[in-house]
Amino acid sequence: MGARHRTAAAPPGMPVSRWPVLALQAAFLVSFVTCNDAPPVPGDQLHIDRTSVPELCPRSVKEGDFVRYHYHGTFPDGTKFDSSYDRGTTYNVFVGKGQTIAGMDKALIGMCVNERRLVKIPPSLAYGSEGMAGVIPPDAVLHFDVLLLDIWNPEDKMEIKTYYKPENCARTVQVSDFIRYHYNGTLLDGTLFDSSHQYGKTYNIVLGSGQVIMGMDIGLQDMCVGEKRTVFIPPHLGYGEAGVEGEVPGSAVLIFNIELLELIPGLPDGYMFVWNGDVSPNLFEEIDKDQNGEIFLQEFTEYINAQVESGKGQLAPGFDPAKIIENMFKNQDRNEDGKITEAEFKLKDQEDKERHDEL
Ligand SMILES: [Ca+2]
Ligand SMILES: [Ca+2]
Repeated sequence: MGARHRTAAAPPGMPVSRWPVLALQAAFLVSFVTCNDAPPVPGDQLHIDRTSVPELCPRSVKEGDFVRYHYHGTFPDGTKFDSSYDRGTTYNVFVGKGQTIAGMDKALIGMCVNERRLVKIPPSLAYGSEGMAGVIPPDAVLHFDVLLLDIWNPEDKMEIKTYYKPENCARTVQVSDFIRYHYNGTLLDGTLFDSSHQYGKTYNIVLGSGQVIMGMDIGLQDMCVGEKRTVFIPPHLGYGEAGVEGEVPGSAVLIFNIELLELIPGLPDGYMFVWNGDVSPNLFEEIDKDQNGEIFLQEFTEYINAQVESGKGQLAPGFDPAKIIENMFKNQDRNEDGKITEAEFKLKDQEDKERHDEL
């Protein structure tokens, strides 16, 4: 908010004497007024001024693209009739599909992100001789100052660009792996909306477990530790039409710069605990330490932890071990009385075997 106020002040380096500029403007104004009887835009011509074109333009608007843009709409005399800035949200449309006036549909074609155009639209490509009750008078020429912020197309796929890959890369990230990474998240116009660096720690997830947006789950796959890449995520694989209140506008393309710092291989998909070797034939007796024929959560927890510590078993990385063990316990305690009997244990074991046979 403060930044917005600051942009209203005169930029530093503004010449002390502004007379020459003002004089020129006055001359222009006079000539403009004298021509006022004739329409400022001849005939049905659409007039486009590319007032600001960015140096880099990797992509420009084509028919069928979805764009987000800001506009300030005035009549030729400078009177404002509408502005997206007043609403604080961009105008979002599919280009060339009649979702905006015909003149704007044409004027947006070829625009780059961060390009600004002054567009003068004749009535025949705007609201015609009818106008729009209470807002646009009949036969009005409309001027729009347009700033394009975002382009994507429903055909867009994820785009991944690796710009650093370490020579040694024994294993790349797969689903279920636990990973730690740093990221910067920006919009196409360069706005930074999120960064792990601002929290002073890495972001940690289990890949493919739904902890991040779908585009990020895809974008992190097959990365090496130490690799750096940029991932472009179309909105349908990001935050969609809704966006994130106060952080990410709706229907926004997201760009993530990612650096992978650590990878702990996960268990096979769907498994939360696996044995590294053969399973003891007397498992129930071993877990039931006090030999009373019932296994309580504490006995169960101590046993599983001992297996993990000795390397005989493995818990899925990236999750709370106590939670996993509790879930395993509940899975066996079929009548939910807080203890596992030998009958319950066998039944579950049998059930799992049958299920695996089916597979
Ligand atoms: Ca017991
Ligand atoms: Ca039970």
